[in-house]
Amino acid sequence: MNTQASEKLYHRAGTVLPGGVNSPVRAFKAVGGTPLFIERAEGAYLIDVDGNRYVDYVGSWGPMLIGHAHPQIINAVRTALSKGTSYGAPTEVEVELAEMVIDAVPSVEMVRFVNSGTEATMSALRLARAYTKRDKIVKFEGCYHGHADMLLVQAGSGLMTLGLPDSPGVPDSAVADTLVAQFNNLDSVQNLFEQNPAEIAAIIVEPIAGNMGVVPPQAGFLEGLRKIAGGGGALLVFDEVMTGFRVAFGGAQSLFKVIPDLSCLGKIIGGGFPVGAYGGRKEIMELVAPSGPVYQAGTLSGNPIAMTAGLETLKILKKTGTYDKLEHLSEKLAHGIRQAAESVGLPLFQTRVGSMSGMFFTSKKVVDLATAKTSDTKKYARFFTEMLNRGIYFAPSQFEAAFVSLAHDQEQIDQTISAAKEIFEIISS
Ligand code: KE4
Repeated sequence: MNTQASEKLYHRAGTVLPGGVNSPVRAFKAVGGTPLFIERAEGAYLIDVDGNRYVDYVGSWGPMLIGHAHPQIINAVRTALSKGTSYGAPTEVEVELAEMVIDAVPSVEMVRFVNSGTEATMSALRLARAYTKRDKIVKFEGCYHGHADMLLVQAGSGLMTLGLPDSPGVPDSAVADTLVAQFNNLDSVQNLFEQNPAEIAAIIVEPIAGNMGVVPPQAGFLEGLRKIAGGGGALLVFDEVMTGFRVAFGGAQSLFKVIPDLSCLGKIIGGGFPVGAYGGRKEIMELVAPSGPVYQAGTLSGNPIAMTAGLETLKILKKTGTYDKLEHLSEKLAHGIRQAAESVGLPLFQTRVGSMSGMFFTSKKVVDLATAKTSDTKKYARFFTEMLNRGIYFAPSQFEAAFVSLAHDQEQIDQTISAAKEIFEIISS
């Protein structure tokens, strides 16, 4: 692969952007090599500045569930752009998108749009603390909820990728009320509630962890959290920034039939534009300013262009058969990769919920951070690089997710499976 233009741009970017990127996981630090600078994207493909085409399984880290440059989105955004880009005032389109989110997501009766998943989780926890009049929060090691100070404790995603358990610059005072439990371990949560009676405002969890690689909830885990939170006077907050509209139109909560008190959304609901959201029962949400005293604001919240892209995306996803198609393609991919690993005796633990999947080069069963970390990250780096050389772009980190989109088809799945067969031969030897 000729990547000279990317290399040149990476060098130039490094003089003006920290690490040459605007988000750490993009820097290929865990897999080596030069981050690819993207010129454009269409359907299931990325095209880099050297003209190389890649089947894209990153999908901008989740948002591009319907594929890149979908004509329906482009046309709707083009029309919206002709009317201006931001007003800092209410618009009909943000009401339409809110109505669609409320109709789709079981826990949401009222919603507030923000500009990122980080803002969504940060605001949801402020609201939970106000509603319960308590300060402590419970999160899970390996889960990532954006980079708000109180949540940068044993977090996943880029922090795991870069081996940074926490971050300098976060004062002890900011995390003094953050308690950490183990994913899929209800006792670890119950113990925290017993050690901190009547002090915990919320449990925040990715209902399907996607930032330590993909780790689904074991049977009873989410139901157990629902029970512990309810019994302990705390709110249950589902961070569905990644899973919302990804694993089902109503998110993980509709798939697993466990209804949280608050839900955080992002990624897909912006159709590729900066959007986040938090929502829940009206009696909680009406505490948010200006209807209530809990302050949260944003210059570009509900931006009409972003709302337009999100609304058109959800209209496409709402169509019958969407999630069946995603399931069919994703199962084919997972099956092919599993067969490829088995044919060479390569230890590989696969995880998948719908069109988000993970693979761990370990013989262990991955159920939490500790078992996720038994994965051979050097093997993953080799897998990533060999795939890239074959025109297939997986996440440049073991501790992320692979995403299939509606734009992927059998041809790309077959291409990926045959590449996996070749690569597994190489890395298993
Ligand atoms: P943003 O602030 O990046 O929009 O959302 C933060 C966030 C919150 N909750 C979950 C479950 C998330 O996965 C994320 C962000 N995900 C990462 C990748 N897994 C975004 C990629 C990046 O950091 O560049």
